[in-house]
Amino acid sequence: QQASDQSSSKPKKVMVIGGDGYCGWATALHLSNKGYEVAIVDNLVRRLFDHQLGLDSLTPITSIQDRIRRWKSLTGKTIQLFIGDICDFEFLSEAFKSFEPDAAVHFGEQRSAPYSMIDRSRAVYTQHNNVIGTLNVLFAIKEYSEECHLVKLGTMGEYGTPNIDIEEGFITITHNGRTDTLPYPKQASSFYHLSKVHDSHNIAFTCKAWGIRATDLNQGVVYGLRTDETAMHEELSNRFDYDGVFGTALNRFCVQAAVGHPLTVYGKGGQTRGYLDIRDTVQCVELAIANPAKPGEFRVFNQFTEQFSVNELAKLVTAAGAKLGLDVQTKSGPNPRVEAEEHYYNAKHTKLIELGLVPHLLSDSLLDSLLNFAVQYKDRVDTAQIMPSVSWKKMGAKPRTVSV
Ligand code: NAD
Ligand code: USQ
Repeated sequence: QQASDQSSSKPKKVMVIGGDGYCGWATALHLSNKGYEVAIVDNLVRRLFDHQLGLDSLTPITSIQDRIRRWKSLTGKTIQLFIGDICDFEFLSEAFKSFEPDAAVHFGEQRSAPYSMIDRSRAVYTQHNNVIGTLNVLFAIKEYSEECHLVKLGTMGEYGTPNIDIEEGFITITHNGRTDTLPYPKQASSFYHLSKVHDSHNIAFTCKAWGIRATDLNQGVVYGLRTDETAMHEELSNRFDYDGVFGTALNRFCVQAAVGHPLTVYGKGGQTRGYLDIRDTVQCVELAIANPAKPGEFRVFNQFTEQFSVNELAKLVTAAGAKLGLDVQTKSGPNPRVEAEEHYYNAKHTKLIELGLVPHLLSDSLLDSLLNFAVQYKDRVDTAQIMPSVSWKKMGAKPRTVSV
């Protein structure tokens, strides 16, 4: 589906909050390419976290201004830019009044579980930034763009790892002879994941109370680097985190394999999660926008394509590495997190497929190309950033410096 499919002949306007980040940048370009009118809202705080913790993306990334200029010069398409903090309601109001979005895709949160578990101030920052930012977006929609569809990035981590199948948002329960369909129980396992639970509750409430239309995308762990658009020029390149704070499982393992670092499986390695290719992130968001929720409707989609345990990922990367002549070792270490390491996991994920998602499943060729990127940029890897440095049990109120 494209913008031109919509009943209105004018291109749909999409505000991409967090559009300078990993998922947001790829999505902003994808939507712009598909004919949507796009505005990015971002306060660039993610770049600041990197400076503060002494981290850097594996891939060099240019400034947001250069990224947008390069996109314009390559495609003739304009992306508007609003630099500011969505926790500042005055700023957000001006952005809404000026752009008048038909849809707001909200990626703009502190998204690292380890970051939220560094110390008290990072835990408080994460919940304040995420919960208040989302509340402000809800108020901005109510005040200035009542018809605007909120597409909010949630997380599969809201559900935790229950010993029953995970449904898409809601579960029908019969209790003492009566039956109801209720929000699926939430058992998040970091202050970050909990912030998403709080967001979901606030969004569900405002759909009911004010008639907001919203889609909560409970996304799994994203992997991959390139999308059609970010591959068009090196100045459009996306960020790729491999460090112990912002790097996620499969992306980290590819970089570890490239530099000869043993794969960091935490604990027993049976931790199973839903995963998806970043090319599917952009596809899913486009599908949600093209098929909006109805006024007052709170929809939940589980946004992932395949489930893997950490041990399975380590095996896949070891085999893909061997084909490229890399001798990949795995070293299981103590788990810095508090989480189940052997558990049942079966999560439904049919709603996006029903809307037309054609998944890019994890393939040998994708693993090859990810490993090749990692090898290409391996001189940029700071190996001191690879081991996990944040402990769920040891965190405390005292401010902590993380980098070594
Ligand atoms: P990211 O850190 O790369 O990008 C987030 C962006 O939001 C950054 O550019 C940051 O500067 C911006 N931002 C944060 N707080 C803001 C604020 N108050 N005002 C304005 N801008 C703000 O993260 P990502 O990996 O692109 O994740 C995007 C979203 O998707 C997050 O909500 C995350 O929870 C969710 N998600 C990510 C993954 C993943 O594997 N990366 C998986 C599931 C869900
Ligand atoms: N893990 C390892 N070794 C590593 C890194 C991670 O064993 O080197 C394990 C973790 O202990 C965990 C699993 O792999 O059990 C996933 O960890 P992760 O760091 O890849 O992902 P997570 O912390 O859950 O967070 C990421 C994103 C977050 C998003 C979430 C989706 O950073 O924004 O919400 O994935 S989900 O996992 O479905 O909740």
